[in-house]
Amino acid sequence: MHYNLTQKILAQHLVEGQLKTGEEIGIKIDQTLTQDSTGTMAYLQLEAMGIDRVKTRRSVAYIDHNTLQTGYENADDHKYIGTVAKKYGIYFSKPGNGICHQVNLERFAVPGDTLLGSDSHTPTAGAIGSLAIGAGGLDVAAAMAGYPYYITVPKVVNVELKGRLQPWVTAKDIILELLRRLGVKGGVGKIFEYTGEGVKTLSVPERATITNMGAELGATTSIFPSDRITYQFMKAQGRENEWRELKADEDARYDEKITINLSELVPMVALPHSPDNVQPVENVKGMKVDQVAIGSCTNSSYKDLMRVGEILKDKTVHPDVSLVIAPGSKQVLTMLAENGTLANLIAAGARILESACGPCIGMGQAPANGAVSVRTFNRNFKGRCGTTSAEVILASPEIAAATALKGKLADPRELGKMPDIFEPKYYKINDNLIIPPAEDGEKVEIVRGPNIKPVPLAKKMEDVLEGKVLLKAGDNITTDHIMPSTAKLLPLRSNIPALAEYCLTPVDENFPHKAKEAKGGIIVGGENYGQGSSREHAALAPLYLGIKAVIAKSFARIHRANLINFGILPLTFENEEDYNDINEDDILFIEGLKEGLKEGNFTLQNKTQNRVIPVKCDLSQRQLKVIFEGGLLNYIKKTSGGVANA
Ligand code: MIC
Ligand code: SF4
Repeated sequence: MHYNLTQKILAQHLVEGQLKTGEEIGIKIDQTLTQDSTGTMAYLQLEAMGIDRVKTRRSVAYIDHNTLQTGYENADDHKYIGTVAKKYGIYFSKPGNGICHQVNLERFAVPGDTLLGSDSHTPTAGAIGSLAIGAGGLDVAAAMAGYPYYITVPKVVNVELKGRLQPWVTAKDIILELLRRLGVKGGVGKIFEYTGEGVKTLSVPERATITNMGAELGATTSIFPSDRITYQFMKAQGRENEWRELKADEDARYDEKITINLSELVPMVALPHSPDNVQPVENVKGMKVDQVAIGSCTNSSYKDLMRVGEILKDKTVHPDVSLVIAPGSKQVLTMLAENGTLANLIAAGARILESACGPCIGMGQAPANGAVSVRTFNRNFKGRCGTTSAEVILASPEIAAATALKGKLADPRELGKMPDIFEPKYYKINDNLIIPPAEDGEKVEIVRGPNIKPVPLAKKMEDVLEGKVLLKAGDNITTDHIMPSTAKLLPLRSNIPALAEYCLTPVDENFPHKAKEAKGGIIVGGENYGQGSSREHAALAPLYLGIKAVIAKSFARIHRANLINFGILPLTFENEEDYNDINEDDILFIEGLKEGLKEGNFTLQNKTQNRVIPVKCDLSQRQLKVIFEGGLLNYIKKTSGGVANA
């Protein structure tokens, strides 16, 4: 008996394989979540799997990303998802109900459950003790259809929290400290499990800020034990009957250990353009700020916004600052409205947005040209806010509120005594925006708008691959580079042919044109290629443009899985220096591909430079079959008789 919590939950859900680090296992998924910008694709794929009703215990479809509705596209997608949900046995969280991860924590997440979500911040539910993993929409659809979710058993890192946070230092600073120490790829292939006396000092929403932003480490997920604090939170949500205690054994074994002394932390920020560019705010304060945005799945809980309300009470936002606030959920917004905090925020000059992702994904509130925007969000990749020249700084709500008053990046410790905010004994429960599915879905008709186009599918893999290098990219290319998402492009999430016109344009604006002209080809990347979101559009658009392989120094977990799911080869260099031996426009050639893939390593020829380059591709037996078949949907069709084109 020396199991850590991760091992316990994985063991309870194991349906295939052996629980050994580095091995591929299949686990049973209890719950799923989708959101609207990944949801249409996920549900088109679910429809293609030919089932009548989802096999999961609880599946929820949220509308929270694409809520601007500048044309009919978003609203059509909402209708499509709503009707699919009704038909297939899925709860439907209507627009206005809040951001998926916040609502999921409040109303659905259960300790000890596995949750698979088509959003990279699904691990937020780890705050409640759920093993929650982000994945591409196709993997989530497969889980809804009753297939196991396949994952390489990650290393488990024990993060021991000691001591207690000082006033004005917050949960955001704990995760920023980890990002400062480990960087944006420091968590790849790892699960972060929190223990130690410091855990008891953190409420569930505070824990959620940490598990949420664990995604920025590249981690598979993050998890807290389920303890008395979890019980109180679930009781306050009227869900104590779903609580159970969960913790690691006293002598649990871990692959790695990190200790953080909470008492020593200071308020911190992540400077442009990466969440790991972390500095104590004290070192960088005084910078002129144009916009402050408070919200997102990281920091928009009741407690976060109550603290902001107290800081802004009876004061006025600096004349040069635009302050926008998007409360995380209808529950949070209702409670702020009822206790008068909303009035204080409005009086101080805040612009109140609906409970949705909003500016976090560039859905409105793009900053001015060259502006500095301080945001309580989790990602500050260049251009993600909708303005390429803007500089986004990530910070706690406390730093954001202090900054909004001062007009300059501010250290909240200068505000004097920190207002005490306590978790409410009871949260306001009103689930009237959560529509339950039909008892009998058979008669429900699915409504499909004209912008919803079929999911592209790859062909069976051939034994010879030849292609031109269409792009040679550097390190840390994000999915926001590969398939940018702004207010202009998000309405096209259901329309891959239209979306593909913007594929990789932040790196090379000619990329789609080049790819079409060459009738497809190969992409070369540096380290951590595809970090960030779970959007499978970052694989679907390249597939549509004829990309056959991506060769990189290393890949982010979800993006690599998405490439395999859509039949694109994710190759890595045997020797990283060989990256230097490939240039844009070189012609690369591989023969004997199938045999090479079975062995895991083979060579590719750079015909242009007359060089031979050894490459690797570690695929499990299952992944091999998937990639040979041209992707997971084709494979499911072949093995189950489902209809594989939506
Ligand atoms: C994000 O934060 O980047 C998103 C938008 O929530 C994505 C999902 C998407 O691209 O639709 C994510 O994190 O997976
Ligand atoms: Fe929404 Fe932003 Fe959270 Fe993604 S990170 S789910 S866009 S709030």
